[in-house]
Amino acid sequence: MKKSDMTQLKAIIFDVDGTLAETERDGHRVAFNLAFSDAGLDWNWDEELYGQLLAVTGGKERIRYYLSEFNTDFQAEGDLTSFIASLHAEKTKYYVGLLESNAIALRPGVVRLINEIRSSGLRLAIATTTTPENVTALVTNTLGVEALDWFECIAAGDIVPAKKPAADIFVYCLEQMGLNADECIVFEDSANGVRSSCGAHIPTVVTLNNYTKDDDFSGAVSVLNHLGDDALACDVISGQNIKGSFVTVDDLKRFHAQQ
Ligand code: XBP
Ligand code: MG
Repeated sequence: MKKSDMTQLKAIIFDVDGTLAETERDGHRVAFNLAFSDAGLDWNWDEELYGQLLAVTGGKERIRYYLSEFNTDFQAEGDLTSFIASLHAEKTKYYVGLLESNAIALRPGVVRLINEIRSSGLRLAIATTTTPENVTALVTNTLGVEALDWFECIAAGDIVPAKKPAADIFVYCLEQMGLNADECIVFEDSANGVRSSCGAHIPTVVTLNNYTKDDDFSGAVSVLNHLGDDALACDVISGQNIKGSFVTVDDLKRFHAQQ
């Protein structure tokens, strides 16, 4: 019996940073630097260094990684964990402010596919390492405040102790939705994301970006440059092909049936 005869595709789970929008270089990175300068630190995360720092997901974890690998002489006054936590809280304020004043656009095809998913009756969710306020700010400033209700579960940030590449955030999301891994498809953009979603055994489609184009996407069902739109065809880089020039719900159902 084919998988499609046994298990139906029921939900699509989106990663946020790098997948829904290119938030890293012009959003998170800028917000980190503003928070550093505000705190009187002379740290500057340029685009290249930030690419290296993306090896570690989660902002607090990324600051700790920076200090342990790239700025080993720095001595925090007092407890390092609280120092990082308050620096990161400032970074979150800056990030939300940046999105409110100058919203970062969603990637090509994201709005179209989300609308198609909603009309098809499939369920929607988000699983991300970023802080919940950041998801709210991105969704509200791009899709509108009502769009927060389109996502049945927004699994984000410290809700699980172990961030991606650990599978925990996707396992949590499945539990919240009462779904099995083989009833879903995930969209991710990075190797850490794919390790996480594949670790939870959920078939995963990748839309890569500049920071992740050389990542190892082993285990992904299909790797594309973006989702594509009517006026902007996407390219399949490896894995399963799509029928037309952009990713549709029918493609996702076909990917799912072939797992
Ligand atoms: C995204 C991240 C996030 C952001 C920062 O990873 O690593 O940590 O860079 O967000 P993914 P916070 O897309 O794989 O979920 O500073 O709020 O942690
Ligand atoms: Mg991502």
